[in-house]
Amino acid sequence: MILVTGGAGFIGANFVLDWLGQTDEPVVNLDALTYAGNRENLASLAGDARHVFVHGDICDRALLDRLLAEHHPRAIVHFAAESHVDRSIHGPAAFVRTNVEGTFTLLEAARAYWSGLDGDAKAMFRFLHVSTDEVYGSLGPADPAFTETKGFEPNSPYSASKAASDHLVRAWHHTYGLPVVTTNCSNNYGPYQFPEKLIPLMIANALAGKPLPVYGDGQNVRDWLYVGDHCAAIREVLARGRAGETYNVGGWNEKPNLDIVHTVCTLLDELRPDAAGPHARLITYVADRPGHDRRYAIDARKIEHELGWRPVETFESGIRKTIAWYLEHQDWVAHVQSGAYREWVDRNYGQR
Ligand code: NAD
Ligand code: TDX
Repeated sequence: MILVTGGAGFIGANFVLDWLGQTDEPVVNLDALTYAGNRENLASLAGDARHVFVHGDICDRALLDRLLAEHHPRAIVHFAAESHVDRSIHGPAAFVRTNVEGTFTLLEAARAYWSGLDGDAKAMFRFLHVSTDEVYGSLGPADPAFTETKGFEPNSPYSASKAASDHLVRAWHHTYGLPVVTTNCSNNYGPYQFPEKLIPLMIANALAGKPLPVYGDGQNVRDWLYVGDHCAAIREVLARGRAGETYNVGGWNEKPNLDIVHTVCTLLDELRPDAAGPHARLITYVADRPGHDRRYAIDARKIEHELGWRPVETFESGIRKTIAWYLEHQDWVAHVQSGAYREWVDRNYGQR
């Protein structure tokens, strides 16, 4: 049994589906079902006794203690977070609460539980903290990619809150001996990603004939990794990662945002030739994100050499799969874009 937090969100849901496709080891999935959490993502697991869904908050210590005592997991895989940089600029409080206080609460519950284990169960226990490359800050065009020893220079409320959580996880290992591992991953894309993030927003807007908002000059660079490859990396780190270590996870796939948007448009031109003109006509330059990091790049040599993990998808294969998934799941997009999400977008951006 493993305990997953945030397993109704984008990466967490992909991980749970992937995990239960690979093994029969059950999963307890704790998720607060914020705007970003969606039980529809897990619909294919309905009636599957290997998946126990718990609607709850990682800040709820009593609930965490109860779940750990009841299910006795051998590991915790911690995805739950507020994850969107733009939202963190508009409302940082939720990021400090979930990402910092929530991770702290989970660490304390894990420490109490782990202290009560003995023998192999204690030695083999793992707290796997899923984090981001954004904690390392922004790179210039000629700077080397982030290694695990790069100092933290977070620039957004989101990345600052994730950096704080990474520091707490590190300290719980050094001070209390909790067997933690941290992964710092680059930008993910793939099925079930909420259409507030660049790639699914561009796909959803292009299909709806709406403007494709490119921030600033569109030349900010991100390193893109297909979500299935990230899930495989997490499985490897959980199985064989050394306690107390961090592992950078990335696709060696740096691209400026404008290239990404053009790729999405070109593929949609091919797959939806009936649209009114090329999709790139919808590209609209808008005001830049405040404090917008210019470039991220991950040096993934440690996980490759130590654990033998490598991404399977190229960007070309991964983006095709992703667009095909969104074309087949337009009901999912319409559903998640309604309700609380719609109200927030209208309030902060006007009609988009
Ligand atoms: P997401 O926003 O899609 O999902 C987050 C999930 O956490 C949701 O299901 C939400 O309901 C849940 N959640 C939020 N607050 C909670 C709380 N207080 N208690 C319990 N559950 C709560 O995020 P994602 O993109 O899937 O990211 C997952 C993790 O991976 C995050 O920790 C993020 O920082 C990290 N990460 C994401 C990326 C990326 O490109 N998306 C890259 C690197 C690292
Ligand atoms: O409408 C947009 N227009 C645009 O130009 C949006 C939503 C984004 N952008 C730009 C901003 C970024 O340079 O595209 C790039 C990617 O933006 P996001 O999808 O918001 O991702 P990013 O800010 O890079 O952060 C993501 O990767 C690291 C995730 O949201 C984080 O959770 C993860 O840690």
